[in-house]
Amino acid sequence: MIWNPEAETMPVEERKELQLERLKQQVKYVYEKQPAYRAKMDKVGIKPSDIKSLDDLRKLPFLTKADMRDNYPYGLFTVPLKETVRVHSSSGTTGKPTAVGYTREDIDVWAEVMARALACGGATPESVIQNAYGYGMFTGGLGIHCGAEKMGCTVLPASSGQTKRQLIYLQDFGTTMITCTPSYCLHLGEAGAEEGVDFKSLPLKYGVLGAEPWSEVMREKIEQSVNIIATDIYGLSEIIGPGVANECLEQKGMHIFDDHFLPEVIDPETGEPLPPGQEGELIITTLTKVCFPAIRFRTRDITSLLDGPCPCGRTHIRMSRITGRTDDMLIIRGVNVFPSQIESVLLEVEGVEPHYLIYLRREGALDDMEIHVEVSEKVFSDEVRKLEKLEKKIQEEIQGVLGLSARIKLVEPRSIERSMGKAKRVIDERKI
Ligand code: DLL
Repeated sequence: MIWNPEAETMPVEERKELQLERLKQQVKYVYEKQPAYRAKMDKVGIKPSDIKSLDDLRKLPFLTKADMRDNYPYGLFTVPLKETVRVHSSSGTTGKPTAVGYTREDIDVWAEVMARALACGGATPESVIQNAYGYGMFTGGLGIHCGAEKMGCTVLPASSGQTKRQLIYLQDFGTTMITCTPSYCLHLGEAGAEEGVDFKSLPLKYGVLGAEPWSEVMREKIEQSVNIIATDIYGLSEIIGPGVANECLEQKGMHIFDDHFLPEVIDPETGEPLPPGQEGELIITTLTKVCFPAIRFRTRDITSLLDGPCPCGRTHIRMSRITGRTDDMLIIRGVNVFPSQIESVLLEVEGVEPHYLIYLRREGALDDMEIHVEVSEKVFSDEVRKLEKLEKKIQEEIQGVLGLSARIKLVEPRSIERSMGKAKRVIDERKI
């Protein structure tokens, strides 16, 4: 089913006209209401009236995570909090998160694009959707939720974790679609098999999976293990949350809802636009956002644009799987983590040296994080009980800041190899 055939199957040329009209409006709006971005435009001497064609987009400066940090928390909001009905947050590059805001109109657009995304992945108003993305400041839970309700599906707001309970809901509540991260879906399959759940006998048919990188090999494993058709969903808080793009059941790239989000792929080094088919960094410009509009946001995600018609009939431009990032952000159990966040926690702890190594592994389907932390000579000679106490303290601090558990191993002074150049902080042994 196509949720909004008029918008989604619109002839490409007609959509381009709509994009240009919306782009002009959005740039003018941002210039008037977002002083930080206006300053960037003034600096390069560009005015909203200079945007006359879609190609003029490339004249506009980029918006970055650093701009968000500099304007933390509400400096990029274009309306007062009185008109802001929701705030979500994402990981910042330091100890502080970033904040994004929504007006009522923004939430309506979010529900619209999410309804389109779920329909791409196989949902209809009859679907029973078990939503196992985390509810809270993370955009996954509530984002999927509002789209599913808009479509008129039955939503089970299961949230993340509690695997045994998830398996009970799957068996008892007639779930037809599961929404969660791909690694968690695989974990559900493995845990279900251990509990003797027969996925083939369940009404479960579809999975809309994303928020972290995955691969075709993983898709095959998931589809077999829980007996579903799995589609890839992409999104990010800075743009809206989940629902920027979703694969249809053809599984040939994700349709970007480009009447709301205008994509470009650029060479991350030179900033030059790249043609469809060539891999580079994805840049997104929002076309209809009110509270937190973003002009040329540098997502840091690596992908390529795919043009040409899709057999499903949707005419949106598509994007390929995300294959990596141009920065050091990690996604661990669906949570975005910058090594610098871990570093700022460690540096607050007395006796801890600024030398550490983060090991990432897949234990079954789930991510496991172990952090080796160097301690001072004095601390290392302490009795075991004291060392254990320190490990526990670091673990709690990390849990507090990232919301993720990590095993901490204190290691001898000078035992972590020093680097001549850029320090290697992460050893990622996950095979996805
Ligand atoms: O992860 C939004 C989301 C929720 C998307 C639920 C899909 C499903 P953030 O927490 O802001 O938002 O993280 C955004 O996650 O820049 C990518 O690096 C990564 N990411 C999101 N979807 C995918 C995907 C949500 N399908 C960051 N494949 C993005 C690979 C993804 N990476």
